[in-house]
Amino acid sequence: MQKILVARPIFPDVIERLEQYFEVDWNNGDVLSNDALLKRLADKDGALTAGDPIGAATLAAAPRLRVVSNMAVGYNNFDMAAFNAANVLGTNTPDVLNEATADFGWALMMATARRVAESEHWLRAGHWKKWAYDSFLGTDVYGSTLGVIGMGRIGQALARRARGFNMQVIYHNRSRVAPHIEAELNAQYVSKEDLLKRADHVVLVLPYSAHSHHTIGAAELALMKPTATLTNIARGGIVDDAALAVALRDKRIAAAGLDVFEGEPSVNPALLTVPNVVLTPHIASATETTRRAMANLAADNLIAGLGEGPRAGRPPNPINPDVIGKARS
Ligand code: 8YV
Repeated sequence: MQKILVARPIFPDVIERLEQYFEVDWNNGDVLSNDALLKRLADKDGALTAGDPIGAATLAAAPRLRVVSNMAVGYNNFDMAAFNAANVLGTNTPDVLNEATADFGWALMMATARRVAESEHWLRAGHWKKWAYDSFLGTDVYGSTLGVIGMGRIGQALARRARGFNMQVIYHNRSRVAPHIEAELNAQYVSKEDLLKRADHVVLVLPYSAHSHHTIGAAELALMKPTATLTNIARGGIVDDAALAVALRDKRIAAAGLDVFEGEPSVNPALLTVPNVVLTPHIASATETTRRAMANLAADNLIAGLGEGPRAGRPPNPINPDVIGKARS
C-alpha cells in the first residue's frame, strides 16, 4: 500500500475514505513545523495539505513523493517551479467554494460598510444609552459602485450578486473576461487606477503571486475615496497591512474588511487597534457543505493522482498536468 501524510486535522470520514487506498499518517494536531513536515514526508508517496508550504527542500527530503493535494483553490504555498522540476503533481480544489466564498465577500463588505462589528462591540461594552441620529453612520451599498479586483470564478460569483443591489460593477483583472460574461454581469473593465478612484466598495479576489504582492499599498489607498471600503477575501500579502492600518487610522478610507492577513494567523498589531476594520480568521469558504466538498475533492485528487480508485491517473484538478506519467526526479 502507498503511504500518505494528511498534514492537517480534517473530517474523519474523509480519512476513512483515504484509508481504503493508502496507509495514512494523519497529523490530527497542531500545525507541523517545517522540520516536522520534512520528517513526516520522508517516506510518503502523497500528501494532503491545506496551505502548508511545499518547496524544493521539502521535495528533496521526500524522494518518493509524487502528488501533493491542497485543500484550497489558492496554491501559493506550492513552489510550482520546484514541483515541475521534480515531476511532482500538485492539485487544488477550485469551483466547489465559489458560492460560499462569494457569499462571505458580501457578508464582510456589508459588515464593513454598515459598521456591524464596531457597533456590536460598542453595544456589548454597555455604551448604548439612547438613539442618536448620527450613531454609526455607514456607507450605502445599494445603488453604489462595486469594484472587483480579480474577475475569476469567485469574482464573477461575487459580481453576479450585485444585480440585486442595483450596483454598477467595474472590475480589473490581468485580462478582460469574455464579452458574454461582461454582459451577463453588467461589468465594465477598467484600469486598476480608475477602479480605485471610482469604486465605493473595492473587493479583492485575485490569486497571490510575486506579481500581486502589495497590489494595495499606500499609493493605491491614497487613490480611493475617503468614503470607500476595502474588502480582502483573497490572500494575505495582496494588501500592505501596515499601510492599510495607517490609512484606516487617518480615515483615508472609511473602513476595511479582512479575512486574510500577511503572516496569518498573526495579525499586524496596528490593525487590532483601529476600530474601522472587521477582522475574520480566514473563514470565507467555511460552511459545512463547502468545507466537506473541498476535503472530498482534495481526497479525490490524491486518490486519482496516485493511480487509485475509479479515476486512476486522471485527477480532477491537476495544477501541472504535464508531469502526469513522468518518473519522479
Ligand atoms: C482554504 C482558501 O480554506 O481555498 C482557498 O484558497 O483560502 C481557503 O478556502 C484555506 O486556504 C486553507 O487551505
